[in-house]
Amino acid sequence: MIRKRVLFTTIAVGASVLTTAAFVGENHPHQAVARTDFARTITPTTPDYLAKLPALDPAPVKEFRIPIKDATLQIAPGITYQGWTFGGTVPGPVLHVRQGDLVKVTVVNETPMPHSIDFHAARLPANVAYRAIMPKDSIQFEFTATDPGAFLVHCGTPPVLMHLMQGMYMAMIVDPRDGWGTRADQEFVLLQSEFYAKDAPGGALAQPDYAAAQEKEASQVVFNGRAFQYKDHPLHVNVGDRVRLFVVNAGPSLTSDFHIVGAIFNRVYPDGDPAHVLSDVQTYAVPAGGGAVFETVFDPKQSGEGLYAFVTHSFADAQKGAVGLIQVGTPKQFATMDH
Ligand SMILES: [Cu+2]
Repeated sequence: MIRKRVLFTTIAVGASVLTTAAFVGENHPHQAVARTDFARTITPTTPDYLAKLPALDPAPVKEFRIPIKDATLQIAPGITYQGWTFGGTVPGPVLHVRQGDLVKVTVVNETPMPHSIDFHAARLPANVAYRAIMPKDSIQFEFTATDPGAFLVHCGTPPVLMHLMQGMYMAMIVDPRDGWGTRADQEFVLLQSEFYAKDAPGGALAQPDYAAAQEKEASQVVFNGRAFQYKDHPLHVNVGDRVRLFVVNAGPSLTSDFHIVGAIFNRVYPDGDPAHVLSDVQTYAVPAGGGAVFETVFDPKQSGEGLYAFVTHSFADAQKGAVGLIQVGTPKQFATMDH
């Protein structure tokens, strides 16, 4: 009886964020369902894109409704751009599930052009699940998240290069069934991507430059959609914290040579799979379309109170915006740090 009541509460809480009867498909009467409608649950992007990993709902069935929307983005200080998005932000929202969860997806195309969705976390026939979603149409499918990791989700409509340069990507984090083996005090998701935009005079929208995209000549390389945002608004952690960073690289074309200045990664999990663990790593490359999980400890005797830049160590790209700061504790020098 008590079990039933607990279960009912979970469902009721989950259902409160459900807007419509947009979800169909089989029922799982004995399993709690967590429903998230990303038309309502919108990731904050001001003053900076919220990098904190969203909490993991314990329900073993996760339903996500993802609207595809056009949106005006700020891709760098003073530079706006008309993007194509999942959920109205670039990157789109983070999907957080546990290994073994049943993931049910509804994607609704609210734009005037065909798009699609491709989950790197799924093992599915691509021609069925990843087909074109026409304007005003939607698609539904489900898969079991069998593989733990930090995965890319993106639009796969040709030319994929164009749909990616426009912002159609997000991260999906699949926690290992038995956890990561260590307790993290802070968890952040950093999605690297690049824009190919021609500046327009007088504050007008920057224009897409597909020729530059074909030559890999990025105008901005960014973490979580905006150049230098975490340089201006550092990620805050405490002295002694073990920090876990889920780094996903959406590209479309550049590699992320991920590094933290002043720290060494105690562990790196290539692909985000604990079975792939590496120890004591300075820099680890995340390919376009890949992900990895990084852990470091801001030990008071070593990398203690202070400021630590996280970068792609490919510095032509870092200088275009792929640099941010982790502020450990409350260092005095922060007041005089040159931005
Ligand atoms: Cu698209």
